[in-house]
Amino acid sequence: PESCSQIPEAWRFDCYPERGVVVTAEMCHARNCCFIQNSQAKTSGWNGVPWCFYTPEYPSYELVSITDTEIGKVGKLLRNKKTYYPKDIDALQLEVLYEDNRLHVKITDPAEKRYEVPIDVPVVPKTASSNPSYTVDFIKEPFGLIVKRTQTGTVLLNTSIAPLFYADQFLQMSTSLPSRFIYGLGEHRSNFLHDLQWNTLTMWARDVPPMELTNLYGVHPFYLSMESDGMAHGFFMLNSNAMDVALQPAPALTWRMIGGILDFYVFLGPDPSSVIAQYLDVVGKPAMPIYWALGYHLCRWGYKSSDKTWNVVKEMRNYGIPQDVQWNDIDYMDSALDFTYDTMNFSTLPDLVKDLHKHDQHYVMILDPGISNSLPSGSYWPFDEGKKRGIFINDSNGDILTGKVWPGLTAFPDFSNPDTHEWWYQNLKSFHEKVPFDGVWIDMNEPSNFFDGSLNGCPENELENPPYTPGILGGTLKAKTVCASARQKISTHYNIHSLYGLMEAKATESALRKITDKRPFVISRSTFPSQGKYSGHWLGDNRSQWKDLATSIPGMLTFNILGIPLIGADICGFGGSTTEELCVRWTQLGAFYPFSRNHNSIDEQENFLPSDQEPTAFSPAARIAMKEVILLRYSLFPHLYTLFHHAHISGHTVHLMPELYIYIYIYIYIYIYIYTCVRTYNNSFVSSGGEEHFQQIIYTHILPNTTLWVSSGQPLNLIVSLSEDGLAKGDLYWDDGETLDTYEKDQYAYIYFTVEQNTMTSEVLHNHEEAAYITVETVSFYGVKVEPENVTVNSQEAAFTYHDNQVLTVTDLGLNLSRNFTINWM
Ligand code: MIG
Repeated sequence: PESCSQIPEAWRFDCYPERGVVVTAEMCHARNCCFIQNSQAKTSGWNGVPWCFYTPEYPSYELVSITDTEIGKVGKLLRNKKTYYPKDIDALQLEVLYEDNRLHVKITDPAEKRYEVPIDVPVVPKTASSNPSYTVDFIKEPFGLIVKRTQTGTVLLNTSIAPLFYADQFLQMSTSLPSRFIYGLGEHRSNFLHDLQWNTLTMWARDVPPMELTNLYGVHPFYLSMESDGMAHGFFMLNSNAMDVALQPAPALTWRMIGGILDFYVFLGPDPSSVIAQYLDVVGKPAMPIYWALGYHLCRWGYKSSDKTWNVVKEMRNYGIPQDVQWNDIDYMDSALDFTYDTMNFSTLPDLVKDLHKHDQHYVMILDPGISNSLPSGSYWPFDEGKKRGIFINDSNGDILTGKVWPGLTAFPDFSNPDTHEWWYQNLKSFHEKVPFDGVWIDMNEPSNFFDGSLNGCPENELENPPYTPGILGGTLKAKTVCASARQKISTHYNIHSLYGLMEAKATESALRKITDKRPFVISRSTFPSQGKYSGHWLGDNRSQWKDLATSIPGMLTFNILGIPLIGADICGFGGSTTEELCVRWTQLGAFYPFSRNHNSIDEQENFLPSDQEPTAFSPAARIAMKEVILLRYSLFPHLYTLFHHAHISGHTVHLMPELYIYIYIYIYIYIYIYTCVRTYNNSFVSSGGEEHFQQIIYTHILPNTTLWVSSGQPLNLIVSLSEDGLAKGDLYWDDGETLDTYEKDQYAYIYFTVEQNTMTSEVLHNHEEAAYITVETVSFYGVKVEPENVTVNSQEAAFTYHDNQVLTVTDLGLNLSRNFTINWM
């Protein structure tokens, strides 16, 4: 029809999103859609203007009733024309919940319970928000919801712009976006700011070295959007099925899921950090890490023996380079078997771990989910016992599914089954009796499988070949993982595939709690919303290249938005060989990652061994540069620890000097900037007269040492960066660093610092004996414009120095952190 050509290109919603097909007019008309071939593009759809798109009259649902409830509204939706996908659900229930600071909408099938994501979300309040900051308009036919911000009238969500689909295996909802500024939607390799120029982001947990335009290890259907007036809102689609999120320049966004229900939240902000906090109110705030998690970590695939590993640790100590944690990759295992170690090459592993502990250092080793199924019966407890207890994933016939990973043929634990958690715990516990590890690295948990599906492939059925397959790498759901139709305790793999890493992290976290009685340290490759409660994450198999250094920065920022602030990338690069220059710069950047780990690969090709990349592997100059910056990280530990505390209790993000990231992000010749920022930090980075970001900040510094255990007992130096008006504020959270739930159990100190009118006040808002062990030794005030004549500490005259660069330093303080004090200058 003529109306087709009146739809501007940017507003064409794809009626034929199937990949790898060239859409013809005939195919398109069979779907009752408009067909206009775009001569600019070779193919239609996911990366260009769709040739086949919905007509304005395209049939959708009708809202046939809507009534008030205590907490919002319930409505009934009906569809009277079929879509082009099988099993439309013609009658739907709409539930709209007016919660404080957020709107929650659920659209379900009232006739039959469908799969819902099994994560804990807050209990719905008993009454509706009395004064919501949004309004919801209901459009009857075709059904749509329009959510507006009350204060400004900005439309945050408008689902009436394209037809709603709700078939058994195809759910689709589009919305306009108020601006082009949209962030989040992990896990993808992309800029921090997503591209809206016909960009489809696919989500389905997948083992693949990060590259653009493909699904990666984790799945996070959450975005943060900046409105044009600077306000912000968020949107969370609580769905774990394979999905596409199609972005287009209108600007608009389309959710396309192949199962589950429509269950979503709009968060009203109005500033970006409130949006993140409101999102984390729903999915859970990140755990408070154990103190040594924030130290420097060294890892490598290919250390080959415990003595080789031990040598690296010893060299680090010899050079006085800080190191809190040594890791081992799969090399430590006997024939790649979980819960074993190679008693030939790693015979000294238990001694190495004890030696680490003696030096206040810690040990983390890898575990993969694949459990070998082919050892003689009676020789491998994890499989024998797991089989007995029925805790493995089954194929659609009910037999244990056989995949292939490092140990050869394997079974996969089904972490959706509570019995699996108990079995996993028992395995960890008995291994811990042999090798007293401190934390666990869980890899390959997409789950990764060297077969597509299983040893026997997968059956042909609706789950393996859904009517629509999102743009998954490999083209099928089973690609490099287990069959979609495999059976797990709570559902089919089809529904819970992307939750595998989350569920394994949950099992590992709770096992570690029981074994160590300390805050668990878990780093997981695959992640899902709420993951931050259980683990951190690293960005996976990057390469030793400058562009990988650069892309780690949006990765870091995005995972903070997603509530997993314990995030890092393999410093110096995983695949390929690093260079001295790259490794130094990367260490200088990585020293500011929330989770700072240097990790390297084994030889990937024959006769190719990536060069060593521990700081000890380079020239003295490089080594010293790395040592300096790691010491700088250690000196900032109290500040970093305090940031994590705020993430844990308030859902804040964790950025050491966010300014550093922003600079690097903007400029292409990036390494010069890292260098400059790091250098100037040591010299005058926090001096006044800088950008607004730098003002009003009090940093707590410690005298760094080679481990955080030793460092954290050292005297504090406070660095105060005064604003133009002579103001500053800062805070410090302090506890024993490892006890579980110290905040929740009141076992912490919290100190608040302020400066105004030439007076600094340190106020202990919550006291604990841990603070009494710490002294404040010096305070440096940057931006003191006139040389003081007199400085007093608690009204007593004190020694000070003053430099023409406007820095006042008060020395030899010896103040007890657990007592209030004031410093005044005149
Ligand atoms: O198939 O354990 O991302 O960090 O070194 C590779 C070996 C398996 C992938 C991880 C990487 C790790 C490697 N693992």
